[in-house]
Amino acid sequence: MHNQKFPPKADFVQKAWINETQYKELYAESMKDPEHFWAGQADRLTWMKKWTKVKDTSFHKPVSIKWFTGGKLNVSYNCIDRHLGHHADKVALIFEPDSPNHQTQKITYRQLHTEVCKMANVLKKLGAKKGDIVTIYMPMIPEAAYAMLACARIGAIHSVVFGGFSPDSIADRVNDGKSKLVITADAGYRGGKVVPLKDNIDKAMAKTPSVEKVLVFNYSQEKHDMTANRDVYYHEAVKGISDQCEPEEMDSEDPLFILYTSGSTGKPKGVLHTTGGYLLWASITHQYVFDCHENDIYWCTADVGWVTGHSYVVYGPLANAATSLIFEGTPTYPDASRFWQVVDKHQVSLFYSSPTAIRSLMREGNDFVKKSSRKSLRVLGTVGEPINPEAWHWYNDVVGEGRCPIVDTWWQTETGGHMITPIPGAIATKPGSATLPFFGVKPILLTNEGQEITGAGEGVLAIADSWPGQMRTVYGDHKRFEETYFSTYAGYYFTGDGCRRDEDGYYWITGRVDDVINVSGHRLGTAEIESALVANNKVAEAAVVGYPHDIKGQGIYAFVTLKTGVQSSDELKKELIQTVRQEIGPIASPDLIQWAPGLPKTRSGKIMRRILRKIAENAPEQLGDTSTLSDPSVVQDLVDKRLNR
Ligand code: 6R9
Repeated sequence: MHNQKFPPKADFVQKAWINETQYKELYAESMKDPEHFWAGQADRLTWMKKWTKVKDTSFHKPVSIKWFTGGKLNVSYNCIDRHLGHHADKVALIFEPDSPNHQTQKITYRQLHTEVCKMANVLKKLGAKKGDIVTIYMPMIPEAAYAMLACARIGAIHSVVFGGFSPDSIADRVNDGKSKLVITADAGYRGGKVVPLKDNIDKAMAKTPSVEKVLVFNYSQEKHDMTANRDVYYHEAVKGISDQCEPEEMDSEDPLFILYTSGSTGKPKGVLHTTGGYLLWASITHQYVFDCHENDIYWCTADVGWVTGHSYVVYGPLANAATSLIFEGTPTYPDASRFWQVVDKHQVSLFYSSPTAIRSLMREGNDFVKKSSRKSLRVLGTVGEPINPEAWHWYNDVVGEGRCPIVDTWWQTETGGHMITPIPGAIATKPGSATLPFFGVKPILLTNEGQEITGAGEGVLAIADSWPGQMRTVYGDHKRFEETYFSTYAGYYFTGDGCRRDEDGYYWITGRVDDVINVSGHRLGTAEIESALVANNKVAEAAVVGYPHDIKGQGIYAFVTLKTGVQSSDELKKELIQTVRQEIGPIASPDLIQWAPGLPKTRSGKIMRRILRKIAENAPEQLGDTSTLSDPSVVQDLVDKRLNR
């Protein structure tokens, strides 16, 4: 069963963009002569001015990544205007609100053009200019996509902050980019609950001196405050505004957006993506990996606050003139059949979600699925974490009834789009494997010492050469970019993931090898959660590790040492969880908190997470060598009182 192969079905292959032979030929071409290959592919975009050089990249210090040098284009033009000839009346966005009783919307490309132009003009009126950073903190509503595209239209750099993040997290991100303008809504809804976006913004703004204006959408009619001279309602600002706005001519390497993501150390870093290469990557992967055709209805369930929402709700599908569904809600509201109800309602054919969502639905049983038809479905995708074979088979057998190829797409915020993934008409799948690299991607497995592993084997995953969708820098800190990604293994892009390659050359991602944990497909740095915990003045020290969790993939296990004289209690645990929610957001709440009178440390004072991980995994028999600890006796106490058993 483990190495079971699912080859593409003949009828699928017949209509697919790419079959096996084509995949092999194109992949070989992309390896042999990347410049030539990408010059050919770049024609899928509309350029205002052609580039002079296709690829100008170095993974050696000083690391520099440039694609399509000298080329000029506008992302919003490519996602909207150029479709107005043949697709003006095609639906660009379908909006499905949190509550099935609220109004669905369908927005054509013509309407999208009008809305984005108007919003772009509002942004200009509020003083936003090319190169400014605009923070977007929005519910999953069409206006979130309009805001991103409006920024792209005028050349402003958007920084979307996930609506689940706390005021402190918003403030950190706003301050890092010294953003002057924030776009938000009064509130949003998720799973029947109100998300008080404007209240969170108000709290954040107490710590963000750079912000001059907050643009507010009246979406929910929930109660909220407005601050005079700072807050502006969109419906008022838009009065009398023109519905025409010329797209700004942008250089291929001008920044398109910043998106913050967690790493193994420090605060989240601002991953910076630029214009030409990123859009090309989002577009080509979206077309081929989902095998998206003219009449497909495509739905990616990710929030625009994550990179998946950027590349595969907004930019990829719209660049391809596809119909993209925006969903505000959750998989289980009003009940666990919601996804499949929405699939039937809008005749969704391409569906893209996460292993954690699939596992949470699998738990609820098959009846919720079976009461829907799902006949419209053609391709099923997953992203965010490894999918366990059990969930893969359920997705395949129950949701797709064995008809739909499953694309398990491995990629990262940093990579801009899919990197290792099946192409559904071309590559036979194996449950749990992301299969083979996309065009232009050269994966390399390395030993910890940096030796290349050839053939079958297991090691850390690196990428040997640049691809157009790659991040260009960490915003404001190029050194950190070089240190994080190009220093562990000189000359390679280091992914932070472990990986196995089997006899067929298939890749199996085994999870992070650094101090990043992946909770429900969301990346969190253990260091971030630790610093949130010690922000509580009763805490002396904290160490956070991940442990296997049935639904979330990984859960958060915190070992907390209290200050002398502080009494441990269940109330204090609740208080600490509250502290973390405040500092980061609910997604970072520890699942388990164990009081730790001492933490296992090396003689140089480094916390030995390897040991804590084994305790959290309930595998104390695998602790290994503890003799190098400065005080080996602390371990026994932690083992005795471990919580996950
Ligand atoms: C797109 C996205 C990236 C990390 C990545 C890896 C994990 C993502 C995966 C996967 C196994 C897959 N990951 N997709 N692991 N199989 N198909 O998720 O970006 O939030 O930056 O996370 O997620 O560990 O390094 P991001």
